[in-house]
Amino acid sequence: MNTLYKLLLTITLALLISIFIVFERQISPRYTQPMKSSKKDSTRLRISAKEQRWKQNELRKLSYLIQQRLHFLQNPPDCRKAKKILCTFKKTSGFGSKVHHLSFCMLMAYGSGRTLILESGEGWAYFKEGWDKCFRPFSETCLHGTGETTAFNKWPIPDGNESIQVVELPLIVKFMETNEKPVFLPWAVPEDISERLRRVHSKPHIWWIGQIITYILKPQPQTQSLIDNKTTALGFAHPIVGIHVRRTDKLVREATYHGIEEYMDHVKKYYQELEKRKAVSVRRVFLATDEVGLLYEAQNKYPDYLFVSDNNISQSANVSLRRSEESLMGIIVDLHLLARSDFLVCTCSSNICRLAYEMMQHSNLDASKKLHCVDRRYYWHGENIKLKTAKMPVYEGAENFHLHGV
Ligand SMILES: Nc1nc2c(ncn2[C@@H]2O[C@H](COP(=O)(O)OP(=O)(O)O)[C@@H](O)[C@H]2O)c(=O)[nH]1
Ligand SMILES: [Mg+2]
Repeated sequence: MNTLYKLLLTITLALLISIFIVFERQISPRYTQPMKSSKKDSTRLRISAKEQRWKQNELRKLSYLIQQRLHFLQNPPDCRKAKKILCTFKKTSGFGSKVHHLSFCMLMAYGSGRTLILESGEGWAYFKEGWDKCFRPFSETCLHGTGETTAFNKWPIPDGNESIQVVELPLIVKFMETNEKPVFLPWAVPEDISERLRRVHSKPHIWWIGQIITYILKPQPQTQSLIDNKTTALGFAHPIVGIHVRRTDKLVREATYHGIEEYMDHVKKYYQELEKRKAVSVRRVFLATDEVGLLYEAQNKYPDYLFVSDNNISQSANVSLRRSEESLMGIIVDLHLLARSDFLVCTCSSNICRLAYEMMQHSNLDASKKLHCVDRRYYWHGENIKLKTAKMPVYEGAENFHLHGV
């Protein structure tokens, strides 16, 4: 009896203990929380990866649509009858400032529904063949500024431009002086895509300028080969932070001196954050500069970093050599490598810095946070930060164009 009693007591106790354990596992945070949160985490990760893919896809579609529209605008059915905007490089200075002037011309063309014609001869001092030797022309069918009618005028004109077939554009400063800047210039983006764009990009106007720059800067095959060869020869690889240090003539009136330390502080911060997430075997820095001695200074001061840079290119950026083919090729290579870097540190007072950032937007990701300006904030010369959208032509029929390599 006694033994039976003891046995029953042991079984009851064992049962009670196992019920308690099962119960405790179900309600105790020690067990339940990690199970629940890891499930939650993986669900969250899955959703954010899916959302990321969707955003990327949406940006790719929007980009394709805008490139189609620009192609449509630039290849009118009858070039002789098309309304045109004529753009030249008169009074423009360095390469960055020339491309920014072209971005203004292309935005004016898109906003007013006119085909942009570039006459690059005057003001293009690098070589006599002009823009088309390095970059693809803006049109396959319409490259001449002459029209069926003789009407020709300079913009802006008092009674509007509607009846004028060919309008020549001055520099944007002229519009700023007279306060007649059209509302469709940045930060305005085309109204018909603005909502879609806002859903997938945190700075739509930067994406929009990036699209215009992408259309403008299409390297000719030989330019592309040069960029590719230099990229390989320099050992450009990821991860890499691009820094652009603008010195020489820029410091006379337009900008102030910034030591290499100011740039490198931000490079260091970038790598410290990155190393929290993954192992980084080499801290690589792509250095573009017009200051010849800077590469040696940087290598001496920062032996733990690997500097990727071409001192011959910096030499060719010397003020007295800038108007040469070699110098132009040098800045084109530098710009492409700055734009391909994972993060960019530079002075936004420089057209080169801002242009590299705009070129970065070519990717189908929101690249708006990949920049740290050492001096002033990013801006587009002539911008109106209050206007976020504007009515612009929608270019019906443009979606029927099939584009190659976009
Ligand atoms: N290769 C090379 N050239 C540069 C660099 N920085 C400036 N330059 C030269 O300086 C010119 C400056 O151009 P610009 O558009 O006036 O830009 P900003 O003066 O810096 O606003 C470029 O066209 C190049 O000739 C650089 O990092 N690399
Ligand atoms: Mg300049």
